[in-house]
Amino acid sequence: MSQRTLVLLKPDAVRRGLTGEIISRIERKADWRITALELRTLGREILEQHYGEHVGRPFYEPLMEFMASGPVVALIVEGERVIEGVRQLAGPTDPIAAAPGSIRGDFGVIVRENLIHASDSAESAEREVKLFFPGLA
Ligand code: RTP
Ligand code: MG
Repeated sequence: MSQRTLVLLKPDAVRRGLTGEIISRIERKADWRITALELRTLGREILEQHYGEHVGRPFYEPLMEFMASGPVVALIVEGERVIEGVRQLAGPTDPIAAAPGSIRGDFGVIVRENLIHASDSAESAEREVKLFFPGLA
């Protein structure tokens, strides 16, 4: 089933010059295509909406600060089973638990600075595409 998902290459990925490598892994999957792409520094308001489910958790404020610490690359990716597929390419949240071969497993160490966000369900994808690319919703 063709889907679309919202991907963010987090500020650590941009700072470390890993955006090309990560985008390339996504682009090479059969059938998937990038249909929107933007370099952008995120403000508090959009971050609060994006990570609203985590309000009150101990990692919330440091996460907000990190996500606003530099530009991110926001993308919409479309294609067959892309929601589950990009989550799989990314690997689990903790990069040390993520297998080598996954984006987080290959490049990450710190839980917060785990390089990539990808929508975790069809409902999240719809909400997040609307939030980041309102013109394309
Ligand atoms: P994301 O939402 O960014 O795609 O990541 P995720 O689903 O794998 O993980 P989630 O539980 O939604 O957490 C959101 C982001 O918060 C940071 N985090 N830090 N204990 C910690 O320090 C901690 N836990 C989570 C990570 O950047 C995580 O991706
Ligand atoms: Mg999440």
